[in-house]
Amino acid sequence: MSRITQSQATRTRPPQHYERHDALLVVDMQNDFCPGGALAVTGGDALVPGINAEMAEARRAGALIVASRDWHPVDHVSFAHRGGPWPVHCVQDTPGAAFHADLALPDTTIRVSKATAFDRDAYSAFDDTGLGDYLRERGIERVTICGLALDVCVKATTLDALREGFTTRLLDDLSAAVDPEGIEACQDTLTDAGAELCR
Ligand code: VGL
Ligand code: ZN
Repeated sequence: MSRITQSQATRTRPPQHYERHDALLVVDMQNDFCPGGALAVTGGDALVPGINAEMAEARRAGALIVASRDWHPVDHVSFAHRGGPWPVHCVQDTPGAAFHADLALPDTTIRVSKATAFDRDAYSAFDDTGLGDYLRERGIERVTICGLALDVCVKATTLDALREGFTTRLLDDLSAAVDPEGIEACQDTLTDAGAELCR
């Protein structure tokens, strides 16, 4: 008799519970961060079905859905040829910067573009976007975060959500890291800062 172990099984947990004062914040689910992309994160595309289920549940509950995207000008300061740490990625209006084709963003999704200045990088969806004030204006009290990459933009976004005063949940099973070896340290940093890990 064969048994399916946890590691072989696809994720089967039910979505989290949402209500009207919640926002689900889906971070940078873009082609360049998925396998085949310029800055591919292993397992990035595999998150899509679970994130779609989470968005469907959030929508049913009347929660706000927000999708951020890394949205760089050509010759952005973070690119290697400008002395930055990353290969060219998520250049505005290119296929690599588009959301993953299977990501089922509802029509009502609030889209947030970040890191749009030539001379400055920004990892957090709250960094210079006005998102914190916008969420407060909409009556949002709690933010639930997932997406790419866990150890870069998801981490920065989660820390900022806490700083902005939101109750903050992290769906770490619906996030994937650039450096899988750093996942545990990253989880510790985020829980120490006050985030609740949901899985
Ligand atoms: C990201 C590296 C460079 C991210 C963005 O979205 O996690 N990572 N720019
Ligand atoms: Zn970037």
